[in-house]
Amino acid sequence: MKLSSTNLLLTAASAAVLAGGLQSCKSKAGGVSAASNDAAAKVYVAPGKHDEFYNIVSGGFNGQMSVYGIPSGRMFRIVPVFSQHPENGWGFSEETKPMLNTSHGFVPWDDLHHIALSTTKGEHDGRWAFGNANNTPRIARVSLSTFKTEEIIEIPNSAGNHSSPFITENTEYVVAGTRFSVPLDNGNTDVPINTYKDNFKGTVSFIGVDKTTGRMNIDFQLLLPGINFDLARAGKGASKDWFFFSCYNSEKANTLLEVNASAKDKDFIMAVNWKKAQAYARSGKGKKAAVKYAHNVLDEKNHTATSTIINEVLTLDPKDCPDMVYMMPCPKSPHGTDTDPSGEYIIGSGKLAATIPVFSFAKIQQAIASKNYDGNYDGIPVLKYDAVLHGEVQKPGLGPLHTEFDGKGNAYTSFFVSSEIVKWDIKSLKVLDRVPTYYSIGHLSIPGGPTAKPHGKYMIAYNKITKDRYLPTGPELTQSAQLFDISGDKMKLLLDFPTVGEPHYAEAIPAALVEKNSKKIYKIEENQHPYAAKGDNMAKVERKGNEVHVMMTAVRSHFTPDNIEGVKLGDVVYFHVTNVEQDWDVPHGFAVKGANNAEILIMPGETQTLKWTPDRTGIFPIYCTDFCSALHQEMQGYVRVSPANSNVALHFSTGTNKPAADVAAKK
Ligand code: RUQ
Ligand code: CUA
Repeated sequence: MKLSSTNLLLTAASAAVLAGGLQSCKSKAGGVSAASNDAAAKVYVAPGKHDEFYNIVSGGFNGQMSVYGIPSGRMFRIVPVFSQHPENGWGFSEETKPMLNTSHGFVPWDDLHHIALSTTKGEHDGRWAFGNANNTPRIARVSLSTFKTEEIIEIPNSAGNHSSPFITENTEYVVAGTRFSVPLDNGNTDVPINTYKDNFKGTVSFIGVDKTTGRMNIDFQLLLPGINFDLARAGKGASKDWFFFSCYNSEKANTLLEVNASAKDKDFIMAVNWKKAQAYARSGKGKKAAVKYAHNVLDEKNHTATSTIINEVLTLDPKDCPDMVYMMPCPKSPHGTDTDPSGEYIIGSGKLAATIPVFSFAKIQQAIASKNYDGNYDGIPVLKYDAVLHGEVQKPGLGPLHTEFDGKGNAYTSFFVSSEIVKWDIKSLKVLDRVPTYYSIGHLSIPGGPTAKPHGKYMIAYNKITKDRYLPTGPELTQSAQLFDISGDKMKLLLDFPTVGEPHYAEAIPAALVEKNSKKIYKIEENQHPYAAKGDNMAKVERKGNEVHVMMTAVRSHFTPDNIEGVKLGDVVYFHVTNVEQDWDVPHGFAVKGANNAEILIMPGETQTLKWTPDRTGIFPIYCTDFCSALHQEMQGYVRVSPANSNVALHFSTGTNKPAADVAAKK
């Protein structure tokens, strides 16, 4: 989420926050970076050498994930997820369009905020990256072998899927908490907005992940008070059966939230015993609710996605499920909630708070056992703040957002308003070091930072404002990340590097865990696409009513066929292009003049389909868009489109100039 300091100034924040926010913004503009002397050597990855870590970074409003190397900061790829990507035809090809299907129909864009990399026993296992769609609630799963989005599941009874995706220790569940409370899908949703308190509900969904395939399914959903869920983290170690969700707007305001959702001194971190919830769901405590959501899966064998609409979800009401959900008071609209590598400490970051509260899991358990409550919130027991608190970090900075860990007992918290990262000791709560960020940091990431075993060597800041850090490009600037060395006592700035979209959360993982599994080609003999042409001899053109199906091969440096005649105005043409190459890094592209579509980029062994409806008669060039060989420029052809009533026979060829009549006679 994007906070602006002006917005903060309008809130009921304390005078200290107010003055501090103003000053810090002014003094930082034009700030000089203090990169350490040996910075260049530390980030230099020699030509041809590989980086030590992959950094998987959310793209925010570009709806994608991007992949960087750390420590170099070099960007390797944008992986299309929720947004159409003309660069490779994601969401434009017939095979990938179903991936963007939702209960609202085809949605070509979203806002991806958070990355969660799969873990086994609390440590990264290098299998999948999950990402959330904030706008039209969805969760995607990306394979870290193909770097392709393999699955997207929509979340019903949700709006603003921000508290998502966060995962349990063994990737048993991916969670999705709704930022906006809304009337439930199956209720009478046409209600006045000012009936918020009566009609609006919050939900968090637990999405099961299959251990071997990664396939997701919504196991159950908790029905919760109409508050706003912001972020979440699972426990680890002793707390592994628990999940913690930060919530704001416990005031249940439905207008001018910047004032009305900041009225109370404390909001909540909600603690959910997910093991118990799972047991309740299994034992029939849930109720099935009528909803509508899409579940989209990409099949690697036929390179084609299917979209299924599902009409039911299992809901659990805390009223029927005792000891499942508790509220912990947390000062001033908490944003991030993070659990340390041991799982004992849970850190809440109140955006408007002057301290950082650190909760103790052991104390939470004691407070629950002795029913040390401070009343209830809509029937959910509220634990006493002092009873569950390990302590507060005093005067840490202004506008705390997110915390990561180095595995050496230290926490690193990002501060939006004071534009800095503060390092502090988790047990003693003493501030140890602080370093400015340019400018206004949101999330931060330490490789392995959210896991049980962080690699405490680097830290990356993802900043909301770039200003003067790079050559200016008009009003719209690149986004920015900064790399720090955290191997010593003091944090040291090493590098600024630009990022695309708006980076929110990111995770970094040792390259060794991913690199070895990286897929190089799709085996052509395994291609089960119904329109695959697995060799030039299988290439053909077929008419089915007004549909013309071109089963085409691409190989260096020609298409088969490359001359096509007999297409008529009113036809819909499907170019099913199979790249029959079996060499790494030899894609071919395909484009048609005038197509209201993008190109498609076809990987070795893959089939992709471009749909084209000619709008006029004439000759239409086709060509390969990816410079694949010395004769790439020759990789081209023609399609002839004749009037609707013409009698030009369907004809296709490569390398011959047989008259059309010849071929027609053979048929
Ligand atoms: S958010 S800048 Cu959308 Cu993760 Cu905190
Ligand atoms: Cu194939 Cu250029």
